Amino acid sequence: MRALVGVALIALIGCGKGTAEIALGTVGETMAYDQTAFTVQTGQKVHVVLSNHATSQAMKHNWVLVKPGTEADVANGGVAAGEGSGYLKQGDANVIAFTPLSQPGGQVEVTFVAPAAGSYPFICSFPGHYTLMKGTLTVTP
Ligand SMILES: [Cu+2]
Repeated sequence: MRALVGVALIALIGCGKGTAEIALGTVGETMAYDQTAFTVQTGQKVHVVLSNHATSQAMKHNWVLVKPGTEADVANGGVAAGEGSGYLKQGDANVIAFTPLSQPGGQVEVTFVAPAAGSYPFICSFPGHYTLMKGTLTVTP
């Protein structure tokens, strides 16, 4: 009986976290996300939806969560990989989660489990965008 109560409690705690819904967009024809800071809990399921509000073909965008300090490496690897690879090096160990590349007017999404507590940068890896198009995902314990 005690074991059953324990299982029920764990299930409840698991439900309490729920899925973190992150909906962000891009700002017109600029290299900018309309929101740049989000907070989720470690182990929480995170659903990110990126809406690309641009119309210019130079304004394709994605959302790439990376290990701290690896923004330039990931972006440069993406440029080398090219558009066919969504401007991401395949199997890049510095990438935690990423959406496909969104066409202007499009919407892309990704679901992942939040990593260990910490502060993680997210960037757009389209060539030339990452220095301006970025934000921070804070993961709490
Ligand atoms: Cu971009």
